[in-house]
Amino acid sequence: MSTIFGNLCCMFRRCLFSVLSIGPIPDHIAFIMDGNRRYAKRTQISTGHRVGFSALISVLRYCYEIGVKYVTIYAFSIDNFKRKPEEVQSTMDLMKEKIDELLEEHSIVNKYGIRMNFWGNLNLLNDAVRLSVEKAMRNTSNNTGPVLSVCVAYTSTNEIAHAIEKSCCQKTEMMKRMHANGFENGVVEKNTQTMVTVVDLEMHLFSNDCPDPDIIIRTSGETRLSNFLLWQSSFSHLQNPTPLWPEFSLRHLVWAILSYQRAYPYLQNRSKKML
Ligand SMILES: *[C@@H]1O[C@H](CO)[C@@H](O)[C@H](O)[C@H]1NC(C)=O
Ligand SMILES: *[C@@H]1O[C@H](CO)[C@@H](O)[C@H](O)[C@H]1NC(C)=O
Ligand SMILES: CC(=O)N[C@H]1CO[C@H](CO)[C@@H](O)[C@@H]1O
Repeated sequence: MSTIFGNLCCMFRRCLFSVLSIGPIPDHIAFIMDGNRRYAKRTQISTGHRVGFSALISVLRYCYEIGVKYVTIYAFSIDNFKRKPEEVQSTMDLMKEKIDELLEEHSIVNKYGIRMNFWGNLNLLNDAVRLSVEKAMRNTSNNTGPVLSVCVAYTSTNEIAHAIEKSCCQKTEMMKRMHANGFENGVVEKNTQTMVTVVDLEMHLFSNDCPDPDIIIRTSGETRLSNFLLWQSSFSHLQNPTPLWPEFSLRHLVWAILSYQRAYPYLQNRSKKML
């Protein structure tokens, strides 16, 4: 009985997605998974993050079925380290458990051949989580399916500062080389850009091999970006559906994509004008 129902749901989803795909399908959707703690309080369960993780797996499946190639999630902000130590610890433990689960044979990662990235200051993670994170990136680095980028110990301002630092180091190295080779002989390479440019910075952002998000969805009705992808979101279609993250479901995702499709001609015009 349950498999019949499951098959019906699956068929229904396929029909729905084929209707959606008449319009433009976003390449990249980013999620701020807000509301896990409020959900836990409201439903009196001990951990909202665990339910939040199942919601994430469903959302990932829908996204990949629709044909979205990049999904980015805000899992843990640098500011979240200021929460109670027990809470930080239990979130970290859960994160490690779930990352390890994602690497198992039957997981969604293997099913879709997902390549996993982790964006953030990974040095802030404890050793156990960092090792899992590194293993996940290494183990999925040859996968050619969709890309899942998980922001942990992340803030956008930290990402930008990190990119500036990298760019400056690179320029300094370049200047040193120029002094060593060229200057004495009066030879300076033509077109050498010694100042840090936007292109340099973008090359050193964590998102360097990823298009900017077409849609950013923040659940629980909040309207702030909270230091998430500030550089990458200039032309993103922002959505703030009211359900808490564990309640975010297929229809909310479909609604967000329809809304993006309605705004698409305008978004296209805007981003073209700015280039
Ligand atoms: C990925 O490919 C490289 C080069 O072909 C190889 O050395 C490495 O072992 C592969 N990694 C995994 C996890 O399969
Ligand atoms: C897009 O730009 C063109 C030319 O600038 C304009 O005619 C058209 O109305 C614009 N479309 C939208 C949806 O803004
Ligand atoms: C620990 C782990 O997930 N190892 C996997 C890494 O990837 C190879 C194949 O790419 C699997 O065989 C391992 O099980």
